[in-house]
Amino acid sequence: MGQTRTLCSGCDIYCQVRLEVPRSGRVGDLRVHALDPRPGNANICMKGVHAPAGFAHPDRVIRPLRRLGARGEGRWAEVGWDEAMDEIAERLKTVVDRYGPEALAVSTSQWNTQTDNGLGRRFMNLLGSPNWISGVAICAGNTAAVNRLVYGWFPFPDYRKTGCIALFGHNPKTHSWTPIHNQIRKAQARGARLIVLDPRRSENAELADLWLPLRAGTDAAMCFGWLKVILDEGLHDRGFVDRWTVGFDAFRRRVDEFPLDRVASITGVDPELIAQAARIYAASGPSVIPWTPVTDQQRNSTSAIRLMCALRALTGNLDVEGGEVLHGFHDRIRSESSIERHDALPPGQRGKQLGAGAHPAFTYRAAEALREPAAKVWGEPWPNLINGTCMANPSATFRAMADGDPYPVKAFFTLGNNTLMSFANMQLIHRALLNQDLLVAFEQFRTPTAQLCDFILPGDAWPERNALSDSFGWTAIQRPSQKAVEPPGECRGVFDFWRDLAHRMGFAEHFPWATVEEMLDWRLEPLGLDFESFAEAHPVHVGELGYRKYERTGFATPSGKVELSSALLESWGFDPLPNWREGPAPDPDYPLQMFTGVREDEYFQTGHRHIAPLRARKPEPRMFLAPADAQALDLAEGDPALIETRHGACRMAVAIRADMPAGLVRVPHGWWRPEQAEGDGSLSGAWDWADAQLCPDDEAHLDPEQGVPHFKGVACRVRRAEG
Ligand SMILES: Nc1nc2c(c(=O)[nH]1)N[C@H]1C(S)=C(S)[C@@H](COP(=O)(O)OP(=O)(O)OC[C@H]3O[C@@H](n4cnc5c(=O)[nH]c(N)nc54)[C@H](O)[C@@H]3O)O[C@H]1N2
Ligand SMILES: Nc1nc2c(c(=O)[nH]1)N[C@H]1C(S)=C(S)[C@@H](COP(=O)(O)OP(=O)(O)OC[C@H]3O[C@@H](n4cnc5c(=O)[nH]c(N)nc54)[C@H](O)[C@@H]3O)O[C@H]1N2
Ligand code: SF4
Ligand SMILES: [Mo]
Repeated sequence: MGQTRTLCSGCDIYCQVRLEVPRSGRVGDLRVHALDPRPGNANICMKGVHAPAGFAHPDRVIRPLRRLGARGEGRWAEVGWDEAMDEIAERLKTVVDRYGPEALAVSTSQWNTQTDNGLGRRFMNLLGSPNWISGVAICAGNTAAVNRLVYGWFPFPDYRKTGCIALFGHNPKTHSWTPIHNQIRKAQARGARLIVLDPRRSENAELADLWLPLRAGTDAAMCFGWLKVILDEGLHDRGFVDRWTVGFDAFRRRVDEFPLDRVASITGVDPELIAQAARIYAASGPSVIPWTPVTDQQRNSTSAIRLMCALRALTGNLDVEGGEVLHGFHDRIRSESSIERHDALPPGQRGKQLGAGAHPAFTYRAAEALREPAAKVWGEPWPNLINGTCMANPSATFRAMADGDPYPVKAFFTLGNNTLMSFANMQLIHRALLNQDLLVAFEQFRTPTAQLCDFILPGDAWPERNALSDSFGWTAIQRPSQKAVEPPGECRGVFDFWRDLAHRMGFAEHFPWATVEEMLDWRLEPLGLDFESFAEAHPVHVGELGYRKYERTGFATPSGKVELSSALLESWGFDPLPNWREGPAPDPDYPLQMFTGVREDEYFQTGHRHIAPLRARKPEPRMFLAPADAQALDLAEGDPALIETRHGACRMAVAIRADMPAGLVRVPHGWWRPEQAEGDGSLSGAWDWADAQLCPDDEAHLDPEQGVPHFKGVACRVRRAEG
């Protein structure tokens, strides 16, 4: 048996695993091992171990499929790759001729397709479409964009040297983001303090020095409380404030509007506990507040993220050892951002980006405003960190697709993204998909989204391709992923999709690489290595990091400083300071609150339900109810129940959980039944189970600056379901 070092892309944390390569050469016979198997070091979870069975599944799409009959009817014809690409290109040309290039929108998750290398954006920029959306709009990409508004980059925690970790909801555990879980446990073993803010007594709350059981959706108010204590008690770094921030006085006045009794009444947490946590965070440093998706998905998302940025900066934890480090790009490897060619998209087309007018924070409007400082500080005018800083707004894009407002979008590509189920307002997305002239999925399975498409193109899987990762532009840490087996059938990489389409659309000269390996060689050229030799020599290659680099360069913001108050946001008509916006008034007909989240150990997001040993562990979704709520509703463990918001409803069984606070319901994300044949209108159970149909995206449930939906505290009610 041979061996390779490969990045598992079963989830977006990319554990580097050792693949034992079978003589059969079949993906299903691969064995997946942790590189370092010692307990506490083993970066691998059950999804990684069972991945080969998933890729060998008989339902995997291994040849291009063209739709027969009506959308969603479930009848398909196999076609050749070239024939499919010819037809897709022809139909795309028709859409572009009729409606303009902005009538193409793309939704993708680059982390599971892996070989994009910036080519998707390059294609769209050359074609003239700004309408790229992604799950990163509600997971890390938007945080990256908001961090750039404050200090010009998205910092990365230095777990190895940190003295204190504050987790705002974020809950890495044995089978969820295993490497981060391992690092947190090691930091604790070294003596680092752990503060956890979570309405639920989570796995990390159990292990924390301090647990603050805040109300769902109140993280921004909590941050105000911490800042109030830190500033009142003089725990901040005054030298840094004087030299490196703008807007401190106004910011301080805003913080003064949040005395602890106000914060306590919003968050439901005892003021003494809030003060204690703030003091530990400020005084046990260097401290880190790791990125958390929980604040990416709230009504006050932009304010919460900016307040976390302010906490880092004011307490002297920015770009220091043990704190949170601004990596920049690897200095001798060509970045995906530099390949994307955002300069090639004419400003007039950038200006058409959907949703940028109302919600500019992660769109081209923000990226353009930060272009010069980014070029000066980071040597790259369009650092597209986590692919999340030049995005269209997803809800606005779905409206354009469904209703032609403000202009029609008529062609949609979904690449490694189960679009229908992976944003808010599934009802709108469903209408949007059905209203397209051309719908293409680049997938491994016939997901509910793919079921509605005109073409399903067969994607390769992570053991079947070579790739290079810098954590999506977040870090200067570069890791290779080596191919272990050939993809089955006609499965190909997303590199092939973009190259083949670009050649058909007249952009061949901008896509000169014949294979992804050729492209990887070119990216590594400045380092003096080709991909093969790089992969052999460097399981991990870290560019030069250094600390307090801003002392030489300033921050990559318009002022060159940390912008506690943002003239940019003000110029777009927003409050220049972080603020607190209350949600809708209590709704007597919907007396409970629900959130989506708490990741399933067995599955990544909407995937993996087809893998038998994993599914056997968790056959069906369960909503979590507090014991008191279950009792009041007369529901017992396992009872079928209906959960309704004003937007939609789902049916699933009840799990009564002592770790849940009364009044709060947890709905799991991303459930459907891959085993249920398509064509009966249920989209393989998505209409029963998918959380996205519960989540509204009206203005009352959107964060104003970014336009992201509120997933953490939506009014709901629960009752017994019949049958
Ligand atoms: N309603 C709602 N929406 C959410 C969330 C939520 O909690 N609720 N969570 C958000 C979060 S945190 C995130 S990160 C995003 C995640 O969004 P995504 O990363 O887009 O995840 P999925 O929606 O599960 O879609 C991934 C799809 O890619 C396919 N796939 C997997 N590997 C490969 C591959 O190698 N090649 C190809 N071609 N396809 C592959 C899988 O079959 C699956 O259908 O969703 C966000 N959206
Ligand atoms: N096994 C597995 N692992 C995964 C994934 C997966 O699908 N499966 N997905 C990966 C991805 S893409 C992501 S983004 C991460 C997400 O992983 P996490 O960041 O851990 O997010 P969740 O598991 O959704 O929820 C974490 C906690 O947030 C709490 N919470 C709910 N509402 C609030 C609130 O308003 N404020 C606060 N402070 N806490 C709240 C919940 O009680 C829960 O304990 O997991 C990654 N890891
Ligand atoms: S945590 Fe699991 S699924 Fe995610 S990369 Fe690691 S092994 Fe793969
Ligand atoms: Mo995520």
